[in-house]
Amino acid sequence: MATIAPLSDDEVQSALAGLDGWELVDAKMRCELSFANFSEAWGFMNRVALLAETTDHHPEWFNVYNRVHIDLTTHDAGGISQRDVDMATAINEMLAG
Ligand code: HBI
Repeated sequence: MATIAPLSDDEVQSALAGLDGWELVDAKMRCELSFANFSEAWGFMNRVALLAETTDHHPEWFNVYNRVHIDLTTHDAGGISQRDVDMATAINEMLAG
């Protein structure tokens, strides 16, 4: 995959301003979600996993029962990149149904 540059702090802030539910935590884009139950949470994670495989961009995440926390950063860039913004946008679209 081609080299990708990290976004500047201003670019990250401006991207986050347009992304409902995402915030900057520990230099990563974080979203904390809860679903009706584990099955709904797992179904969502499956959809994100397929997106991750298609785009070759993978989330760091944590799940307990109905809760899913997602952290996005680009390891290849050493920080947040456009790939994280694109994934967060796609996740928000998924959640919007
Ligand atoms: N996922 N979040 C994230 N960041 C990466 O840099 C990354 C990835 N998935 C696959 C990937 N890079 C590949 O380019 C290899 O570096 C594994």
